[in-house]
Amino acid sequence: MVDYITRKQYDEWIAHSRAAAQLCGYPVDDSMVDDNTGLIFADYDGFDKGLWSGEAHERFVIFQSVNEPAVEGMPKKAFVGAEYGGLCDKCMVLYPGQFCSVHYHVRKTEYYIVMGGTMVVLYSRDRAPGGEYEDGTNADLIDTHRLPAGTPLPADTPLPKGREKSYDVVRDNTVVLKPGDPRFVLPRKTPHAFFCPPDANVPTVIHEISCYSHEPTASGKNALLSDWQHIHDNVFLHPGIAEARLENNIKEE
Ligand code: RUU
Ligand code: CO
Repeated sequence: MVDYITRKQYDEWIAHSRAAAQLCGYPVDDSMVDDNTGLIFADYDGFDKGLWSGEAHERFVIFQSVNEPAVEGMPKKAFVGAEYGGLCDKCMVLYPGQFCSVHYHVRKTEYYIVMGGTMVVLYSRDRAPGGEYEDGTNADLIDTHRLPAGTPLPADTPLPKGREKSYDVVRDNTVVLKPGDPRFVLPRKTPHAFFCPPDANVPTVIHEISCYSHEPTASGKNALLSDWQHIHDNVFLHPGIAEARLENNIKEE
């Protein structure tokens, strides 16, 4: 099992993804590119097959242009709920067969504008079980509506090897999104995943707009936000993935 990507493979992947994002009109600048721009969620033997093998595996690219807590000018007493708000704007790029792993966010609601290619979204209509993230107690959630039913994922769709089980909660509901389609809003606590179809001939380029992204790599700007430093809002359904987000093993040659 290969647990690294070579520097050449990584840099090529990011350069191709950046070209696709920019051609679709998303403004990527150098400050949005580093060794965490590509997200690799699993050991994978096929990096040497390039970006067009169509093989199902979990990796994709995020170019993030805005991650704004949006607390400036807010009454101090509102800060307690502000971690559920904020603004984030990013572009995600997936080549054929590439998946975003099944996950949910306790705080973040997100929606997608497909800028290029086809995005297959898998989602659950039920909120993730369990209560508040920090203490495990059950909270009383605002619960006004369910997501509409989607189409079941065809049984023969190849899923990332060794990760098939984690897709069970989202495989009953899928929606296929293309440029110009209505926005698909995924409320917080909704398990979701997405992929670029294995037979696609263009990558999937997605503009994602959401609440603030509490990721382990995001740093607080001032004392107020240091209260958020410990928050990691991406909960992955396959055990052990969250840590992998922080550690791309890039082998220098
Ligand atoms: C997409 O669903 C996403 O939430 C990105 O914004 C990353 O945070 C991980 O998955
Ligand atoms: Co998400």
